[in-house]
Formats: sequence, C-alpha cells, structure tokens
Amino acid sequence: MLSFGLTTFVISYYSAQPMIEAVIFDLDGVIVSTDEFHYQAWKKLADEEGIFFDRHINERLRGVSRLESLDIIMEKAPKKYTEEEKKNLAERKNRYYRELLEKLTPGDILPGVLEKIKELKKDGVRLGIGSSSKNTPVILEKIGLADFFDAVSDGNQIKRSKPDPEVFLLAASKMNIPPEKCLVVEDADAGIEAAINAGMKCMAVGAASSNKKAHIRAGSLQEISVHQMLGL
Ligand code: B16
Ligand code: MG
Repeated sequence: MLSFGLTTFVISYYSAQPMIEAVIFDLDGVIVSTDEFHYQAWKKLADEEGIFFDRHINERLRGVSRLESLDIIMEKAPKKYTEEEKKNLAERKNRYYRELLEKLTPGDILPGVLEKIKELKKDGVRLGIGSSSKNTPVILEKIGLADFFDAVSDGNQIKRSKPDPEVFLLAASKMNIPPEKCLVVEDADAGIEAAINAGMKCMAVGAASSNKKAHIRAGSLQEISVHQMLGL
C-alpha cells in the first residue's frame, strides 16, 4: 500500500515537471515576415543577372545561409561566376534586402507571436532566437524585440548553417538548458532537420506546417496554445 502510494507520488511528481523549459524561435518566417523581403531581394538580383528564379525555388532557401542560397540560385545561371563575382552578388543581394528592412516595424511581427512569447515568459519559460541570418540584430531592433529574448544565436556566431544543429545548440547552451528540454519553432524544412539533429522537440509553422518530421504542426502560432507547446 505504502509502495503504491510512493509510486503514485513519484509518477505524479515527474508528470508535473515541465518537459519544455525553453522555446527557441527561428526569426525569418516565424517571428516576422522578412522571408518575403529575402524573396524580393533575390528576385531583383536574379532578374538583373538574367537568372530564372521563382517562388518554388525560393522555398529551398528557407533557413539556408546567404552563400548557400546563392549556390542554389546559380543552378539556373546561364554562365559561370568566379568566387569574387559570387561574393559581390551576395553583397548586392544583402544591400537590396537591407533597403527593404528599412521599412520594417513592430507591425510586421507575425500573428500570434507577441501573445505567445509574453505568455511563455510569464510562465517562466526561457526564450531564445536561433536564426541563420546575419541581419538578426538589426531585425530584432526594428521590431522592438532586441531586449526581449534570453539568448540570441544567429548567423554571425556559427560556422555551419541549418540543417546543422549548431545554431540551436548554441542558443540552448547560452540559456543553460539541455537540448531535450528545448522546443524549436521553425518555418523551414532545413530548420526542422536542425532541431531534430540537436535532439530537440520541434514545432513547424507556416511554410513548413506540413512537415511530418515535426512533433507538432500549425499554420501559425495563433492556432496553437502555450499548453499544447509545452506539453510535448
Ligand atoms: P542573411 P532564419 C534565414 O533566416 C533565412 O530563412 C534564409 O532565407 C536566409 O538566407 C538566411 O537567414 C541568411 O540570412 O542573408 O540575412 O544573413 O529563417 O534562419 O531566421
Ligand atoms: Mg525561417
């Protein structure tokens, strides 16, 4: 009888322990709709260079670094470019992208994001950013969230981009939370792969919402409760 009581106590104690202690958000396409700006900037560059590029190809660029994105675009290029020329093209694209970022405001934060991150913070959940973008600091500043997150891990701090787990493992270590207690929110197949490679739980939203490898899926953060996110 005593052992039954003890077992019950142990089971209910552990089931009451939150599984997820930190949520790591991807930036472009999850927190803010800068994924569209990336498309417009690449499209302008590709058109100027006479390279075929459309929204279908653009899907392969989600979560992938700037230079790797350029390599994907180059698959359709009618001529070969030198490494120096490619570096210049990537810089040109980034200039177009930065021009578009000029008009970014807190109003561009995607639906459901502010409510969720505020609620999670109130519940004592640690919050991080895990983005491949080197423009992460300027974007967070523009949307008024520069000081909101406990840890920011981005393209400036990593050697290997998604699907490598480095960006998420760095965010988790900055927050001192073990990977298995982290949930990643992603809009890219490469990002979901990275979260799984990191040994983390993963929620797919937006463009990745049909990715079956994710532990939980939703069209947007608006469609899911904090309880569902933390119950994984
Ligand atoms: P940048 P995320 C990624 O950000 C974008 O999804 C991807 O399209 C982009 O190429 C990459 O950042 C690098 O961005 O040129 O600004 O350094 O989705 O990981 O937040
Ligand atoms: Mg993204």
